[in-house]
Amino acid sequence: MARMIFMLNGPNLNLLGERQPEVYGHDTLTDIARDCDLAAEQLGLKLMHVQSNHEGQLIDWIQQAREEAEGIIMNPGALSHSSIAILDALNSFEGPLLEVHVSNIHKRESFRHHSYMSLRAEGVIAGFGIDGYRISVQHMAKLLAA
Ligand code: CA2
Repeated sequence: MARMIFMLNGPNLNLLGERQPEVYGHDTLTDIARDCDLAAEQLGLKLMHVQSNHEGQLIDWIQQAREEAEGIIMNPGALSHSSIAILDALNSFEGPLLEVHVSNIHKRESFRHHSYMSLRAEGVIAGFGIDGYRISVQHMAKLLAA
């Protein structure tokens, strides 16, 4: 049976592909889901894709993952830089955790350079565009196999 991974996207990522293509590219969350599902299927993983603009909803999904998922791949959006509550929730999850950013947060404003989630994540990928999601799926499979 395929191993369940939650892929969580935070605030404003529903706008991917619609605005600021110079920063975030032209692909949408639907494109990302399609690309990642193809990779996941070959690796024996099943992805649950969800996006919310609400911190509490993201925390509810992280708590749900404790019961239902073996790993989490997450782009918390701007909440990466501000949310201790998301870090606390992630600290209660026991499986591997990978952090994805579409843009290179270290090449941008200094307030984006720090991520609370990085204190917990096994790995962080930033600036690879939407490829970062697929690469994180591939790496998640390796972590689970190890
Ligand atoms: O690079 C990333 O993936 C970010 O997590 C995206 C966040 C940003 O606050 C982080 O610092 C880095 C922003 C979410 C996307 O916002 C959009 C706004 C307009 C159009 C498209 C996306």
